[in-house]
Amino acid sequence: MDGLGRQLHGTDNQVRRRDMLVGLPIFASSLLAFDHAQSVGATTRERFAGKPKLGTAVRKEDVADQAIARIIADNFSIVSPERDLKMSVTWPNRSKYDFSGFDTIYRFAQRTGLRVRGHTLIWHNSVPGWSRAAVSVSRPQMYRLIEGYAGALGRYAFCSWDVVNEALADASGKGDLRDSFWLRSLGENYIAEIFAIARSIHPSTPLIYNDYGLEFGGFKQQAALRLLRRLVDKGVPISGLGLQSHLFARDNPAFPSLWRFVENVTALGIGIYITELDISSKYVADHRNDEDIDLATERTLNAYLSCFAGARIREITTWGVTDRHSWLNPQGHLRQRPLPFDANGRPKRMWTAIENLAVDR
Ligand code: 9MR
Repeated sequence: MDGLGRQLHGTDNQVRRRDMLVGLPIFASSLLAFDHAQSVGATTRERFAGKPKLGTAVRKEDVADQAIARIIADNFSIVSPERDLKMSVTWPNRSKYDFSGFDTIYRFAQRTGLRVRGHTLIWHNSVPGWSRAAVSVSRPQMYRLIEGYAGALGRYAFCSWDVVNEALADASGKGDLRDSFWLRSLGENYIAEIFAIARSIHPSTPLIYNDYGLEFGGFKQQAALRLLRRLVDKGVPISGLGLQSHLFARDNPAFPSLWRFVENVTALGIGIYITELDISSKYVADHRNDEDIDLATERTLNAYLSCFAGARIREITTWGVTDRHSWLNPQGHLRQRPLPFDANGRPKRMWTAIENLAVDR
């Protein structure tokens, strides 16, 4: 293809990716007007070779929306299942797994050449459907059941896997671990045991401990460090820490203890993953002006990312693509602007801050 052809139609890679998207239905509900001009020239995905890999969360419904699918294919190289790989969805009864929703995402990823995150194996907020019934399962039985379930995930390739999610308590009180169904049924040592199971299923996938609220210092940050140290010292096969990064836009953002935390985590020899990035506008909403909110959001993200200078972030996953699909805007209302693309699929300042990483790092 000559120079002009490239300008008009994009690079061969882009054309190939678009071809792969042909045939996806455009949902009538989709209000996204995708601007083809946006994708002319090297895509973000192409420019990020060798940089942190960019990912985004998707729901099975999203991948059938051609506009969303195209933003993903042009800009990201990883997708993370926002809901569809959680036990509450995939494990309705003891002897039956249902990965149909996740398979929709997985097939989309395969068609478009994207990698997939495993999210998430053990989470207090996502217990299997059957466990809510009054069945009594002994501890060894429960481990066997989890081994079986994790084994069923062996057929998928993950670029990284959130093996244990949100196991830490939010505040000091009765120890560092959250009082949860899993702690009670699997016992104090469950995080180490679950990582060992995950490793036996996926021998070389990066295995991640993932949590929220570690970005702001305080008890939880310290507890995370204690937990990670313990796991690493015991030789537990953990590869990285997932910082969920549900942040809050501020006019004067500061993350005072974060750089030291990042340094301490990196010194343990494990990787850093940003796994669920979004930036709530809750505390700047009184500006009422989208531009002001987006400016505070961009500033917040830049201040946040500056704490990682010197550390290698392996992946940055945003918790959704457009503001319309954020969990912070339930039922489609648009009170918040937490994601890199606006409700019409246009990139915002937050996206520019992410893209600048391709230049800076
Ligand atoms: O954003 C997700 C929301 O759509 C789901 O209803 C919910 C339950 O599956 O999970 C949300 O994602 C959570 C993630 O899995 C773990 N960290 C917090 C996220 C926001 O609640």
